[in-house]
Amino acid sequence: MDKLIITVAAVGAEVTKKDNPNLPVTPLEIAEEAQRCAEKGASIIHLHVRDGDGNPTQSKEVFAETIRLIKERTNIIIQTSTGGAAWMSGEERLQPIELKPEMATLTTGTVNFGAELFSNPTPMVEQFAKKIVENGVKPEIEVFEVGMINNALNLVKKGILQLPLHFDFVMGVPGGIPGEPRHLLHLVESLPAGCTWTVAGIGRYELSLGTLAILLGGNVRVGFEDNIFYAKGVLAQSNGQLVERMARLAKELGREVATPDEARKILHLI
Ligand code: KMH
Ligand code: ZN
Repeated sequence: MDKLIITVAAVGAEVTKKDNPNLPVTPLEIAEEAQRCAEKGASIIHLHVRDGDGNPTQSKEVFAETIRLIKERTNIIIQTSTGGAAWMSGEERLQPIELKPEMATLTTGTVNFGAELFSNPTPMVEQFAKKIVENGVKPEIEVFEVGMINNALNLVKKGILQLPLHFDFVMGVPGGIPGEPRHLLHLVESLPAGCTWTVAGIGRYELSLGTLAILLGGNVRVGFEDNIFYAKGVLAQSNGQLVERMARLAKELGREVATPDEARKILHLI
């Protein structure tokens, strides 16, 4: 079994400091959090950024400044979001790709997202995929429903993307695939051989699905974008605390944790 890749989704677009005062929002706070998480075992940061008021933005400039500060501190793999916030336009969402990050997300379908609609019509997904590939960026396919795997494989058939792909199963979003273990097993069984995967369990599913992924040979995403609690009713003190717990669980279960360079090899980034 490969070593475990832990991704930290440290910021997101929906959570606020009111929800958890420990949420990093400025470029410096995010960079310091990235360093803390890397020290605890994270090898990828899934990156969203915020404007001066703490609201989600896909501004290329804010991404550039945040990435600069992260790279000064750690060699963690930077995976920029192209999802942004549900209300953003496609053009807005695509901006960070021009910075040629090592990785970026690509959601391959539309899903209800709580009370909002996270809109990704097929022509837009194709446009995003082409832009990601043109800039030499490794996509992570964000799967909120099982049909999104097939949509990604259609992009392979069209010659836009290439196998092996790396997937992230986002499970437990109200409106998307539920967070029960049987759904994760079905998603994993639906992948072509050689593909890699991560699971991002939302809320209370973060811990249960993450543990299952460690056992199944998958990878894990934790962080405030998905879950702001350490335990029921107890806010997490930092993203690092959530990373540390997942690394500790992996160790207990006999799975080693990958460094960023080991993750680069597993994901064929180098
Ligand atoms: N904020 C969600 C609407 C991604 O980063 O690629 C979309 C999202 C997915 O977070
Ligand atoms: Zn995201």
